[in-house]
Amino acid sequence: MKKLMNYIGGELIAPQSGNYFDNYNPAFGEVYSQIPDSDSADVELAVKAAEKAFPAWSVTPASERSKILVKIADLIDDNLEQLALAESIDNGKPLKLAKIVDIPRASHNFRFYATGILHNHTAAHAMEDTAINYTLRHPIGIAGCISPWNLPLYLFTWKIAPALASGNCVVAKPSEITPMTAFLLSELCIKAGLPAGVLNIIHGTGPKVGSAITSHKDIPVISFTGGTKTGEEISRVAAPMFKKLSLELGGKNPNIIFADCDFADAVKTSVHSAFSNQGEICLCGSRMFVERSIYDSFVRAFVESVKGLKVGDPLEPDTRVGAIVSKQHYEKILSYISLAKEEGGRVLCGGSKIQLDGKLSGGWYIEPTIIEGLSYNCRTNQEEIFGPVVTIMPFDSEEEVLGYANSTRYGLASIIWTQNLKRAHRVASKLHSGIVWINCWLLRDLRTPFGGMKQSGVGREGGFEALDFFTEEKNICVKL
Ligand code: TXE
Repeated sequence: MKKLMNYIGGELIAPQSGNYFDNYNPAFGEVYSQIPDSDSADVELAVKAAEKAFPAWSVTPASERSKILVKIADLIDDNLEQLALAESIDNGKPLKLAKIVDIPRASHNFRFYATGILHNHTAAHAMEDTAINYTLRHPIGIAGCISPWNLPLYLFTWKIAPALASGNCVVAKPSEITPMTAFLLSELCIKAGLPAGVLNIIHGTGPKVGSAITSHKDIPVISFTGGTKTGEEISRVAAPMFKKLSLELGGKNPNIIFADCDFADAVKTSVHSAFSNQGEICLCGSRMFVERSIYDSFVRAFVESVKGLKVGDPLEPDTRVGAIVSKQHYEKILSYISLAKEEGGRVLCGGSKIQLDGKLSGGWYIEPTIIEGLSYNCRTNQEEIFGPVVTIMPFDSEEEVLGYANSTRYGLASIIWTQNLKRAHRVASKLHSGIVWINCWLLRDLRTPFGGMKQSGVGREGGFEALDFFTEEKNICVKL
C-alpha cells in the first residue's frame, strides 16, 4: 500500500515518528494509502530547511523565481490526468470536476503569481525639492500554509504560489483527509528544480502538525483555509505572537431569486451552486430564497432538475454528485438532515444516504437534498452544513429577504437573480458578504481579491493582494 512521504529540504522522507495512519478512498469507504503521522519534530526539520534556503531564495531575481514556478505549472499541466484521478480518488469528487476545475486552477495559481511578480511595482512620493519617499516590499521569511480537503490542490497552491513567488519559503500542511495531490506536487517540485528547503510539505493531523506550524516562533505569517472553529483556534494561538494571519473560513451563502429572473438560467445555475463538489464548497448557495409569485413554479423546476443528477462512482463521466469526503463528514451531513426534519422542514427531494452496489457499496453517498418550510433563523439555516443539502423558502419584499440573507454569522458570498438593473445593484450593496454574484455563480476575474466578512474570514486571498500579504513593506524617506 502506497506510503506518502513528507517533502523536507528538497527530499521525500518518512516522518520522524515512523508512524502512519490510514487514508481512505471515499467512493469505496476503504483504506488505500498511508499518511505520515508527523508531529512537531517534522515541523522543526522543515523550519530548519526553510531557514537555510531563505537567504538565497529571497534574493533570487524575480525572473528566476518566475521560471521555476512556471515550470511547476507546466508539470501540473503535463500531469493533469494523473493529478485529477488522484484528486477524485482522494476526495470523492467527480473526476470530470477535478479535470476541468481543480487541477487546471492549481496550474493557473502557479502561473498567475509566477508572471505577476514580473510586473508588480511599489510607490514613490516626491516632496518637491525637499525629499523623496519610496516604498520597498520584502518577503517576510517562512510562511505557514494550511489547507482543507474540499478543493485540495486548488486551495493548497493558492497559498503556496504567492508565498513562493514573493520570495518566502514555505512550510505547508495539506488536509490529512486529502493529502495525495499535495504529495504528487512534491514530486513535481523536485522535477522542476525548486531549490531544497524553499517549499516543505508536512503530512499529518491539525492538532499535531497544524498547531505546530501556527505556534512556531519562526513562522511569522499564516495562511489558513478551513472551518470557522479551527480559525478561532488558530487566531487564539497566533494573535498573541503578532503573526500576520489570513483566514478563509466557512460560509452559509444566500441565493436570492426574484420573479423577473432569467428563469431557466436561474434554475440551471442554482443546481450547480447548490450541489457542485457535493455542496462541499464554501461558496455554495445553500440557502435559497425565491420571490413568492414564482415560488411554486421555481421549486417544481428546481426539484425536477435536481432529481436528474446522477449520484455515483466519481470516476464515471456522467456522475454529477460523487462521494462525501469522509465518514465523519458524511455523518455530520446526515445529522443536519435529521435536524432539519426535527425543526419542521419538509424534504422535497433526497434526504437520505444512498447505498450503491458492488465496490461502491461501502462508499459514503448522500442524495442531493432540498428542504422547505423552515424558519430563516433555525439552526439548519444558520449553521454551515457543507454538503449536498439546500433549504428553500419564499419571500415578499427586498427588505424581508435582505433580513434573511444577512441573518447568519457568516458573510462569504451571495447570489442574486434579477434582470432589474437598479435592483441588482441596490440589493448587492446591502448584502453582508465579501463576494456578490449577479445572474451567475463562481465566475470571477482572478485578479480580484477573495474573502469574506464577519466569521467567514479575515484578510483577502487571490489577486495581487496575496503578494502584498506575503510581503512586508517599509517606507524610506531621503532628504534631498
Ligand atoms: O476543516 P478543518 P475540516 C468548513 C466546513 C467543514 C468544516 C470542518 O464546514 O465541515 O470546516 O472541515 C487543519 N491548528 N470548511 O475538518 O478542521 C486541518 O488538518 C492548525 C470550509 O476539513 O478546519 C486541515 O489541514 N491547523 C472551508 C485544515 O486545518 C489545524 C473548507 C482544515 O481543517 C488545526 C473546508 C489546528 N488546531 C472546511 N485543526 C472553506 N472555507 O472552503 C485542524 N487543522
